[in-house]
Amino acid sequence: MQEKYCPTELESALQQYWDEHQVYLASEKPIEASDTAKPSQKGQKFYCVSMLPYPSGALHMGHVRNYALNDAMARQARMQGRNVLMPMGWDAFGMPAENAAIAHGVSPAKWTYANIASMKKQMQSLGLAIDWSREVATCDPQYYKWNQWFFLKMLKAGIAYKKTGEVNWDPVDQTVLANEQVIDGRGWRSGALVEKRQIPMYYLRITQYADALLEELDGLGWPDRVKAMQRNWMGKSTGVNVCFPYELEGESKQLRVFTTRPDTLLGVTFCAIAATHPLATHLAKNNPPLQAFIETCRQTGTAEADIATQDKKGMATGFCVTHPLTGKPIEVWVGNYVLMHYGEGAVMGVPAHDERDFAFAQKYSLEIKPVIAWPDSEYSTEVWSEHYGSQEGGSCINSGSYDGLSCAKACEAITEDLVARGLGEKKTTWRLRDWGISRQRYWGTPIPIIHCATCGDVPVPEEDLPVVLPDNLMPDGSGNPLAQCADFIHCTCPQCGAPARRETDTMDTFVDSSWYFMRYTCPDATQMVDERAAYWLPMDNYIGGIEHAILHLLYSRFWTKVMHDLQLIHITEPATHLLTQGMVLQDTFYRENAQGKKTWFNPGALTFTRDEQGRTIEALATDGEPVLRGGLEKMSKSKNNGVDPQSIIDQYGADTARLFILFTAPPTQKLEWSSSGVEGSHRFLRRLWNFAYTHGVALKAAAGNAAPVAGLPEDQQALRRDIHSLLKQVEFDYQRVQYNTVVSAAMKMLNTLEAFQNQSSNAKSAQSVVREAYSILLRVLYPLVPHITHTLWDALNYHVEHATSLLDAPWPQVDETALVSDYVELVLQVNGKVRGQLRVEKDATREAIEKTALEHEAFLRIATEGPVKKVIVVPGRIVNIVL
Ligand code: ANZ
Ligand code: ZN
Repeated sequence: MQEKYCPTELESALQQYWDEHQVYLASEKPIEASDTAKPSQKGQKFYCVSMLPYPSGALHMGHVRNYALNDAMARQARMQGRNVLMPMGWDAFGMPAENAAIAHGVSPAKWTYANIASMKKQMQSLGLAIDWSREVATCDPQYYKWNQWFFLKMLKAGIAYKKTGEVNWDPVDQTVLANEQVIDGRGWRSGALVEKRQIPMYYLRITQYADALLEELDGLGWPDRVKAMQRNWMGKSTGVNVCFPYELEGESKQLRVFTTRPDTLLGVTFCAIAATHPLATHLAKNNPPLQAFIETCRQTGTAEADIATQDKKGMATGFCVTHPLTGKPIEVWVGNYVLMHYGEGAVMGVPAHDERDFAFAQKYSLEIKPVIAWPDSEYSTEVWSEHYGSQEGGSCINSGSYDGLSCAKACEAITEDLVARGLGEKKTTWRLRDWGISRQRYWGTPIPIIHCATCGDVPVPEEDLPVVLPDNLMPDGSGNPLAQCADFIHCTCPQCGAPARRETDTMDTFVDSSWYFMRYTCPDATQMVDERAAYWLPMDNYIGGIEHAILHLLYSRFWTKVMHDLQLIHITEPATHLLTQGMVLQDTFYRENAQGKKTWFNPGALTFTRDEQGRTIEALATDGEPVLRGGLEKMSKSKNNGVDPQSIIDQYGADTARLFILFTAPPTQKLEWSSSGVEGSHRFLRRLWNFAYTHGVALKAAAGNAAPVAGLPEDQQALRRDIHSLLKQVEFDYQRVQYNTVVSAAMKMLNTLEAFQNQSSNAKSAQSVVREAYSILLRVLYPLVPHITHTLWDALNYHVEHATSLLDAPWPQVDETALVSDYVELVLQVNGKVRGQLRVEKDATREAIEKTALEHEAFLRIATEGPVKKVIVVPGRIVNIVL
């Protein structure tokens, strides 16, 4: 064994060995009856997946964190005897590839595949237990063929459909823009004011699954925060549609509004409708100012997220509807805070009890009429604003026969009365909208539809799939190059054989990521998924960032349910457990010029002066001048505070990078990067190595001697007790995925071992105990730092003793008998004051305990202060010597 720990050589040699022996190749195995015993779930499959990366070109620390967590989980599960699959793939379609093409003139396909190659190499240098035979790239026709196939299935089942939808249109670049390409209402490239356009697009009926998506959240082992975000996004809301009758051009009609608060109906002082509401359009016909107002509203649009905060704007129409209960006229306004696509596109304005209505009423001096009162508070806007949105403790006032009813009771009573008069009905509303999947872009899955002048929209026949995306086109920012590609567009109609045109829209990339984790199970299947999917699914753990808490996870849950209903898979949820890893943060540093423009400096290139406590006093750039500190931020290009994982791997090795990341914070918490922390992790690994090097000969010599467990000398017993109680903690920490405390326990193990070796006799029996302890330490650390531990395991011949490399070494078992001690610790007091600790045999007699106490050096030091009056022994706890 080498004296010096050289991670770079050791790691690449080992990775090559793993690779050559295909040690991470997974296969489907039937569970043997003997394997099903809990708690280890021996023999059962364990399928853990990291959210697939976008091939941007290089790994960042967030990736490393995600994969290190997944790897730790996978390796430990394997040691517990589970059949593990950890795959990897590439979310390879999408806009960055098109942007790179525009910026650098390289085709999206070339750019993407080159990036995949370099990122894969980086992943391999991390030593991840990935089964690369199952690699999936979503831009591979063999993958997206099944997007197309399933889209056509959904079309047939009525889950996919075509409808006119609104897109952002850049009039200068003549192209549709994605939302993120619209910056302050202008196109990102042209700077032109973006217009809204109506075009036909394909949608998936996710709303049909809203109830199932909501209900099944409850049973998932997912973070509460993620579940709450999904619930919010779906936004189920139960309320009432209330009708306000009116006469228009001699006809009786009704304005319908959706409200969750019918108890406030008597407090309505106006109604507000969306700018695109049909009534608004009608009333604007002979009202040019209203027409102009509606036009400005239409142009700016209303993002749902801004409703609460945006400046409320409105205009009176001069038109009145009738209050359904009082019969009084209520004026109709057009308001920019009313969404056309929510509820009925109209609201009843209750400014006394709704925050948005209040802001609107204040601005336009509309009446504010309180109809709910809370005990002990006069109506004033300050006091009342505390109750916005709340019904708790409130009861009706100024509401005629409803006065005195609690809000809940009033809701029931008023709803009943409205229903009886035919002016209301109970209604459930969702925020969730159907999923529009058409994108007017090149680098995505072609939508497999052919447009024929005679037959209309014709699905591409199954045997003609995939519709292959030409991979040599060059986007230039002026629109979808597919729409200019004659070879792609021109085709014949599968129904009538006449010349026809291919659809040039591609699918939203969220389609690609909605089911890739199923394809991993059978990447070479000649159908979408085969029976191997039934073996591996659902994912036992899914790991990714919180930024995917809503869309990706909702879409893949939806997709899974549809695949289930179309009888392709047996599961209805993709993952039983979800781990959302925390972000990796680092300090930011900048200089500001006279115009207030900031230049960011990479912390790695700065020189720091620190005080004695290690706090930064000053940071200097390479020009010797100071830079300012901007605070901790997520590592990013824009703040130039990223650390390149490769540089850490090159300098310290993958094990150090992994250990630092897993040790520094619990997996779900933010992780603060620190170069001193990286060095500390590296030092620990060196100590681990040195221990094996220093004691290697003795430890190897002890191999094969079954470690005696009974009748050990006290110091050996203590060593076993310490190691096994730490192991017990480690086991608990592995279960709850708290690798940071696993590392602290491992550090304590090593400290204990070092202390033991320095103090104890080198008796042979002692080395058997040390050998056992060190083997536990190696196994506990292995899932986190596989290279060094794997190497040391072999170097000390544990692989011979256990007849396996660390990959399949049995997970160490806590020896409960080691935890019980033959000794007890008592507190030694003199005149009731604590003076020290006393160690006695567990079944020692009172006389023996007294004797030990009176001979204890802590007592002898002060024994001269007076004669001993008596000795009080509280068994198992205290000895008090009274002078
Ligand atoms: C009167 C009222 C009084 C309301 C009150 C609230 C509080 P959620 O819970 O999110 O479903 N609303 C209805 N349709 C709307 C639309 N198209 N655009 C903007 N706002 C709309 O919200 C339901 C409430 O949002 C409804 O209940 C309505 O205001 C408003 F003290 O009606 B409420
Ligand atoms: Zn045709």
